[in-house]
Amino acid sequence: MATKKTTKKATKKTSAARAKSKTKTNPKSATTGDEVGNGGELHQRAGGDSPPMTTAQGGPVEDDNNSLRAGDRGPTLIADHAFREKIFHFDHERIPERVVHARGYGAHGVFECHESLADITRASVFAGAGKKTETFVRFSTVAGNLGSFDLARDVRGFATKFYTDEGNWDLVGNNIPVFFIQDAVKFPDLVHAVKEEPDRGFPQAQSAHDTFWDFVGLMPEATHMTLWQMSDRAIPRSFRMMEGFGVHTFRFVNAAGESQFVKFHWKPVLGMQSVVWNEAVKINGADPDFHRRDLFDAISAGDFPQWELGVQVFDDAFADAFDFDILDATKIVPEELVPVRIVGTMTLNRLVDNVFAEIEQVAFMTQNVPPGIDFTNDPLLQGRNFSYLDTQLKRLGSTNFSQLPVNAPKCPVAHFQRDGHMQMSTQPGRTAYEPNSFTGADRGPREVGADGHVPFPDEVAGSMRRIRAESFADHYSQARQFWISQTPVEQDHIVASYAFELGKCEIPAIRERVVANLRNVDKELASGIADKLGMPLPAASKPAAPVVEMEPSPALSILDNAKETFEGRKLGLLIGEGADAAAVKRLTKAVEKAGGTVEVIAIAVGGAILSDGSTLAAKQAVAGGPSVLYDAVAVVAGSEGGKALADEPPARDFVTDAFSHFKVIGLAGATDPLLEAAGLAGRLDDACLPVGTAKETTAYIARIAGPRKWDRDLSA
Ligand code: HDD
Repeated sequence: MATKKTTKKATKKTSAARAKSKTKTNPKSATTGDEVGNGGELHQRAGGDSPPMTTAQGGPVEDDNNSLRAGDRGPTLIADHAFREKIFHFDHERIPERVVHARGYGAHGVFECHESLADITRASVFAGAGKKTETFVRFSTVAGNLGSFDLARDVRGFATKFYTDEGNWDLVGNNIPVFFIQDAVKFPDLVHAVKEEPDRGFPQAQSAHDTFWDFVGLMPEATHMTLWQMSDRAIPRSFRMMEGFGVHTFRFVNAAGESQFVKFHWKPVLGMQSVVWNEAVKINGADPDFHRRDLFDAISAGDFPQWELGVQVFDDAFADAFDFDILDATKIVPEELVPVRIVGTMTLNRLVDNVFAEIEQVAFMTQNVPPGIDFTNDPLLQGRNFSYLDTQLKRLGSTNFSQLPVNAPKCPVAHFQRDGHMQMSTQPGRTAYEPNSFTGADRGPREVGADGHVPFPDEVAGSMRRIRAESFADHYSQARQFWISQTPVEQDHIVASYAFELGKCEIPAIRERVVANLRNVDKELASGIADKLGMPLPAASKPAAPVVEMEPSPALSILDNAKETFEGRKLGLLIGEGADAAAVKRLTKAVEKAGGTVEVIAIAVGGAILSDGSTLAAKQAVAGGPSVLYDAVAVVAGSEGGKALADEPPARDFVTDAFSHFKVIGLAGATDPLLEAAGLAGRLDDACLPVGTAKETTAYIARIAGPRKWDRDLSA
């Protein structure tokens, strides 16, 4: 009895609510063409530019806001096929994310060849000057999941699909020219070590934990790559400002069947730039999509990023004489030994229309090479050639993934592969086998012999064994070369990041093993890390091969190769009430003339009233626009009123962070109260410049094109 009563009461209450809402929100009562939906929002009925909504079967949809029910408050009916179809599709929206490189962003582009390479390769992409080939590029981080943040310390994927007229060429590279392991059989172990630890599900998107460094310490071949990974290469400022590498040694083969070895390099036209670690950590909170937004914004604004494609070409004689095995992906061929010859330029000039359809469904496969490009016996590459096809079936669910628009070659495709899930092509003809004696359309395609991809007839000999060649044994010489090629600032960053990462390892023996290995690279490096970890310097581990002293390779430093430019970079301009309108205008124009962009920041996003009475709207309120999002900053306060900025904690962080991240800071108006409140009074240096006058602005623009103020004194 009691239950009945309660139910009745509740029913009564809901009835009242329903009666009230009926007049307010029942879409059926509106007859104006605009319908008011459940949330009280306006929903447009078809009309104007809107096409009529249909089901996936093309049936017109009567009502997309209310499922079909029996009675006003009755159960939803299974007869509502439109509802069922909608939910069915939604339930299946996700596909497995990539096991590595899950988080990525991409764009379409075009590659233009500078000169014919016909003497060394018959690949049609390199047929002659001006030859254009469409491309699609996907950049990625490796370890993090799809929803992780962009500024993880990590290797960046740099995968390029060239839609050549002899089939797709996928150059599936990274922004680091070496790899952690020499043999693909260790790839699952490497990935399991770096991903979240399986018993706890963290840490996400980072290598700073026990299992990764445990693996690295036990696999000294990873040492060289970790030096790159601990360098600023692993925290790039932008995808547009990082190099790319094919990593492996490939082959070029010309029309006469002659072959030479080749390594591929992408060189960013904007030059290389990285952020500092503390900045990276804060960017991840302020804008986890920092890199994808950067690419989106640049291409949207018509600032199309470009990379030059370079090749290092060498023959058997060089390979035989080289100190290292060219089949070992943990080694580079120093640019000073084999110069990088620039052979073309890629421009990314078109954003995707749909992130899932293109960036998520793009399927790169190292085994996609056109005639003129071939593989070597690099055991990592050989394993990759097996892995990538397999993974696409798992991810995309059908053997017909190559028919998806982003994957489909742009040259004619003809074969006898048939059917399968999601077959999109209505393949004509009576035969689906070869040989056949039919003629015309029924006959189908035929092999093309020497016009096809003819594998280079490499001699293969030897007994079948599971063995690592002796020539792969030197794990430290090139790691040392990388270390001695860095500027002191870069070396400091490397020491600090090893110490940070190893400091996150809970097991002391893991730290010790890694530092013991690093002693074989450089004693200063190892002792710097040990000091920062507060541990005694362990004895060096025993290297498998003697460490060879090499010349430094200047090409390996970011800072030594930085371009003097502000092109493609962003200034954060913090304005206060009454800011000098002329100074703001002049600065903005000058930055834009230098090829950069300006983002205005104020206490509130509504902006500030400038000295001439005009209101300048801000793109960011300072709480949402910290200085970590910008390459350089300027503060233009009013002639009075600097106090308002000083009272704002995010405005204080804006300048202290810019200062401690070694950024160039422009100052105009009454900035003293802010600097004082931020603890910077009396600490300004020659990279804190006035921007009040035209002359000052010119000097400031010249300075922001240069390096950060790396020798800034950060002691209080
Ligand atoms: Fe890999 C994805 C780059 C070694 C197996 N890899 C993947 C992507 C890049 C690389 C850029 C993302 C492609 C995209 O954006 O869709 N991988 C490399 C480089 C390597 C390397 C430069 C060493 C030189 N990879 C490697 C090995 C194996 C794999 C040794 C397995 C034996 N890689 C895969 C994969 C992925 C992949 C599991 C995940 C998603 C995918 O392929 O499409 O198959």
